[in-house]
Amino acid sequence: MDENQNWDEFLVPYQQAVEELKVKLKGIRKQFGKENLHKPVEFVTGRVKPVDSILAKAELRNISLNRLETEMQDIAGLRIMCQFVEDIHEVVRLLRNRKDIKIVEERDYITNQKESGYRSYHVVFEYPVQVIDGEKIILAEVQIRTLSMNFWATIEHSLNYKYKGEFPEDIKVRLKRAAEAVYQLDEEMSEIREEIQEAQHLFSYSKRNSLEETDDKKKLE
Ligand code: 0O2
Ligand code: 0O2
Repeated sequence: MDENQNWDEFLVPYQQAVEELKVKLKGIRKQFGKENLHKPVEFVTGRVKPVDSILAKAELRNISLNRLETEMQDIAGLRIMCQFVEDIHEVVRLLRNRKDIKIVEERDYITNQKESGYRSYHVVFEYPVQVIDGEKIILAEVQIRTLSMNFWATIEHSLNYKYKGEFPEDIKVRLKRAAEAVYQLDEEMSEIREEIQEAQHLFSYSKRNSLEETDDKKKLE
């Protein structure tokens, strides 16, 4: 961001990138669905970091505004929610094989849970955006997590907003306990993953069959 730029102008390529990447990442879900395979992606969200959050983070991390492009990695942020921890690793493998992004950093807070109890897998990558005066390569961050990790992080994030990181001791303890419960839940779900997947497969199979039967009946009428 240089002195002559305004925020709207600076954020254009980031907005473009988030929109494109949401479509592309949702595409993973669609493609697995079409093949009638277990979908490693449950849903995808994306946002451009609001200007006040950019300014707050820049101040906190001592990042000068003319170095935002290289030093703030999550101005374009995507989130991929998965059913199972195994899906997270599958998604990471899929990302590593993509030709349209160049991964520059991976942060594995699944193996190395943060002090707060936060778990998620972060991938930072370069992404080329076509803008009217050529190509611009921006940094984007995708956070990959299970539905339950997302539940925990969403609640903790809202509480963080209220307490500004200074949690009362009892809340801190509860959040840690909740993080442990989330870990146990993910473990339990992984244990019964194969059974769940079989059930999902059967469900989509019987749904397809009953739709076909309805179509056949309609044809006969
Ligand atoms: P669906 O399958 O029809 O719900 P936008 O910025 O509004 O253009 P988008 O993708 O609509 O783009 O919004 P956003 O906020 O980036 O992503 C929201 C998507 O995540 C929506 O899906 C929500 O339905 C989905 N979502 C959010 N929370 C949950 C959740 O707890 N469970 C599930 N399963 N989905 C959730 P879509 O894209 O509208 O598709
Ligand atoms: P937002 O948009 O409000 O989510 P760090 O120096 O480690 O604090 P860094 O280097 O930017 O931060 O990288 P990190 O930790 O890999 O990614 C930061 C983002 O991860 C945060 O973005 C959160 O989205 C998420 N995150 C990291 N730790 C926690 C945590 O303890 N709780 C929750 N709920 N989320 C966390 P921002 O900047 O908060 O932005």
